[in-house]
Amino acid sequence: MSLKSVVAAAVAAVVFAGAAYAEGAKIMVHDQYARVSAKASKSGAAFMEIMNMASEADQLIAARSDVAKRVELHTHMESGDGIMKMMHVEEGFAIPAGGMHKLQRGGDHVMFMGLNQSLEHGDTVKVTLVFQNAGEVEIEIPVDLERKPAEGGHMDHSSHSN
Ligand SMILES: [Cu+2]
Repeated sequence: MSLKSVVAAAVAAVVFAGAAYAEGAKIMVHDQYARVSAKASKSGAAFMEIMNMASEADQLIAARSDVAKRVELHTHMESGDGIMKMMHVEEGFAIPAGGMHKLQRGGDHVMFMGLNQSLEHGDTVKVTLVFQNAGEVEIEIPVDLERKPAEGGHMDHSSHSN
């Protein structure tokens, strides 16, 4: 290979890598954490902010993980008598173009059913999110058992009395 073709190949690689990066960065996940409500729980849940950088709306249609026998997309709905119930959302969650969808306590979440291992504070759970357009996005979710609900993500020093 001549020096000239090496340089050309390097430029091509950079251009390709740039395109691949833009492709891969259509979905960004922030502030993710997983928790169990009690030690030795058979189920757990994960919460996060999902950003869709694409110019088209996307849909989170499934999630997979080795950590549990089943992983489902759930939400909480008021059942009419003031009691919040968890429901499996078959169609998943829409993420608007250029927008964000928040999975949070008391709302939409990724549910781990039939945990294969106990989730200890500081553990990391590997989860594959499956999007209609963006395809599979693998993320690592830290287990955070100390996180308080609905703190607004970065408002750890708010006036809540916890
Ligand atoms: Cu659930």
